Amino acid sequence: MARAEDLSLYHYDSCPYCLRVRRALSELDVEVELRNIHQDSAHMRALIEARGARTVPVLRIRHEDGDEWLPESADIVAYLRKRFAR
Ligand SMILES: N[C@@H](CCC(=O)N[C@@H](CS)C(=O)NCC(=O)O)C(=O)O
Repeated sequence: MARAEDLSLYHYDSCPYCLRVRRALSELDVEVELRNIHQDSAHMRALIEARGARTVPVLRIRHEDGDEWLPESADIVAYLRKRFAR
């Protein structure tokens, strides 16, 4: 399993759109840091500060010139497939 150190997924367990993303990660055999917004209020605050909303899933992508916050499960899965599909 590959670990993508530049990625964090904001999510929570019972969210079906989050499950869609976690399944894609599992299929692609990629591990990312999971930031559960219901278990850690700091993650919830950071998400709301960056996005202005608490909607998940959101994939945080670290670039050299700053962070990108990618919402929408279908867009996140497309990004992951494009980057990690073998
Ligand atoms: N179109 C979005 C839907 C995301 C969505 O509705 N997430 C729900 C949880 S499953 C949510 O965060 N709702 C709370 C809110 O939007 O404040 C996607 O596919 O990611």
